[in-house]
Amino acid sequence: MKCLVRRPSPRLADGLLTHIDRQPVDADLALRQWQAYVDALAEFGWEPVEVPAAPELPDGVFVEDTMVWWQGRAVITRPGAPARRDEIPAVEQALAGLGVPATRIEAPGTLDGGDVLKIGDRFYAGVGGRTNLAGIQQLGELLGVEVQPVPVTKVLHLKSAVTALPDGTVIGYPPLVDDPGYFKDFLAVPEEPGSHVVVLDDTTVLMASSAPLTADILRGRGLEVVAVDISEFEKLEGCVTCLSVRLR
Ligand code: CIR
Repeated sequence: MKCLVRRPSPRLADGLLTHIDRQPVDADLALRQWQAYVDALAEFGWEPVEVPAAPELPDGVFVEDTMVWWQGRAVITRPGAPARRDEIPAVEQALAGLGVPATRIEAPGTLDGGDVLKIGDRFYAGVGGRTNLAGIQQLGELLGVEVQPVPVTKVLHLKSAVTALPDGTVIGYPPLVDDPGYFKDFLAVPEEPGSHVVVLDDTTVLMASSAPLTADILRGRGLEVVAVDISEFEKLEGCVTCLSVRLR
């Protein structure tokens, strides 16, 4: 199976920030961390497809925000931050190159892929930050699915607050989750980056190495945890989910 990724820009340090203060970013270290992340995906059978690099787009590496994948097709997003909309054309071309049918979110809708959480065939979308209700409605219509809006005010995206384990349990760090009551099975974790997992297969998740306590909790639930250091992306409010889109 394939996954979309996009090489980090040497200008990563200029990326957008909403909830945290700017810190110095080491662009060379970021590139090495990105390569290790991509290698980890590849090791578990996710063949990386690179969207052509865009050195002039500091947030381009956060490719998750540009599309939503569902059952062999894609919805191209209209990012809530206008500064990120130039990331879209190359993603659209990459999908066309793969033969993936794609439709688009149109104005006045806005939607960031980081706000869309799929659990089985249930869709949740964060609203209150980059994504608006018009974008959520369009997503539902384009995919023929029901999408549950979920308030997100404390972090950038819904998937900065919560993600789902392979068994569908939703994990999150309570101080940053607006309302865990939206989710049937919610597991509180003790670290903010512990809220973010990429499901590599039915028994394995990829996480940031900045959440060792959560990694132990997940191992205790019988999961294998692959940990990668993504410190330079965390400084730009990125997490493991936002660096790829798995075309599953
Ligand atoms: C932004 O503010 O758009 C970027 N600096 C970070 C985007 C992270 N994306 C994600 O969590 N899905």
